[in-house]
Amino acid sequence: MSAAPPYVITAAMVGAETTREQTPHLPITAEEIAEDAARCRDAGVAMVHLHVRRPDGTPSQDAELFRAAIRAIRARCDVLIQTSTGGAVGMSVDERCGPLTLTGADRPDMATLTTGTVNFGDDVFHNPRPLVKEIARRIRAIGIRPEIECFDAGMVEQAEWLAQQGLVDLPAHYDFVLGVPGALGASEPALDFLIGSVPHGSTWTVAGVGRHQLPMAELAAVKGGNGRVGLEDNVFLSKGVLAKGNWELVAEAAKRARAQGREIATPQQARELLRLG
Ligand code: KMH
Ligand code: ZN
Repeated sequence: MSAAPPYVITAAMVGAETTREQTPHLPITAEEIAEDAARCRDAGVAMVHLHVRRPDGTPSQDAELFRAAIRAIRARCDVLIQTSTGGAVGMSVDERCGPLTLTGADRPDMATLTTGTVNFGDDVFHNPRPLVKEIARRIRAIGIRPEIECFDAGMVEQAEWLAQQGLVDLPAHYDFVLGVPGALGASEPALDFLIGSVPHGSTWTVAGVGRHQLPMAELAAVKGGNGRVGLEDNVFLSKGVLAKGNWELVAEAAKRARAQGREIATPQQARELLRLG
């Protein structure tokens, strides 16, 4: 059996739902995001999953806010930048695609693509097929690859449907988001099913939500995959103990992955493993 490839850590640093009331360590401004990203890089992160906020902390998909954050991050370190196209529940397709209007030096390295509608706590994260096709088309138009966000099992098959229409290349890179209330739970059988569902040659990351975050990142390391941690999905380092920044969650994920025999991927290694060109 060949050795597992280096373990790619993604930091979901900001999100759209986490508040400063939940944690004072949530980065909001471009400078705060860049400072935490640089510390995440030192701790082992290869990629950041990026949302942005207005100065008052409310979620936004405004291209200029993304431009400022991307420039601030790239001025500080070499992490790969994956912009969200999910945004916040209720946003229109044009709003969600704000970061996909950035080109040239400000273009993101990757963008998310959720391939189906799902309950999201007491809300619904709407992703009807025409909207998914449109976001896939816009990701492709700027020449970057999507990360297929799977909050539920059927979303894996939807990526194959998109591939049949020339909107996604397979094998792809998937993020299995497990433990959102109302969606697929964070369990080993669920993860095993998803791993077995993706086309041969695919790469995958697990984003466990809440208390599932670090155990799922560790399980992903055991199973040869990659892990996503960060304040978007979880604010605690351990029960009742807030993480002092995204970097602390990254450091813990790296420690656990190393304990499972995995080397930690650099951004350059992640670029190659995820076929980002
Ligand atoms: N904020 C969620 C409704 C993504 O970034 O692509 C959607 C989300 C997914 O966070
Ligand atoms: Zn997100």
